[in-house]
Amino acid sequence: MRTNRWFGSVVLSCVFAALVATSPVWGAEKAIATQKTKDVVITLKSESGQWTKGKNAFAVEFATVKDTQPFDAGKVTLSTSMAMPGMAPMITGATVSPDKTPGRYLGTIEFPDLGTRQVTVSWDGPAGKGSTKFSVPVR
Ligand SMILES: [Cu+2]
Repeated sequence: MRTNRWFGSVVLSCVFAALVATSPVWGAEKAIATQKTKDVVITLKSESGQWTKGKNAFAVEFATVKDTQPFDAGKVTLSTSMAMPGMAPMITGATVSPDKTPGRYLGTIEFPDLGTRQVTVSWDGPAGKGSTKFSVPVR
């Protein structure tokens, strides 16, 4: 039946469009946090736009405040700390390495529990070195 076939292809393309819209592979990254220092804007990103309990893949991007251009931040480290009542703060570090795009770094981090993390990002490269702190919830 012609009509059914037409209807079937409409349904299929709707399903495909929905898959494209929701798939992390094709979806754009969302900002988890943006932190501005005197001369650097740092954006922490991921597919979901948030950190969750367990393993998380993320990106960190460095741009200048002056002209919002990405720049090579050199060696980048990221660590997180969570204040735990009556205990030593819980420290979790991430492995961060440069991506193909200058100023962009990729990392993974694993959180054993929920709660707000104090994040420290440090960089040391040809354009200078610095460090900044901001907080990110693990949901
Ligand atoms: Cu904790």
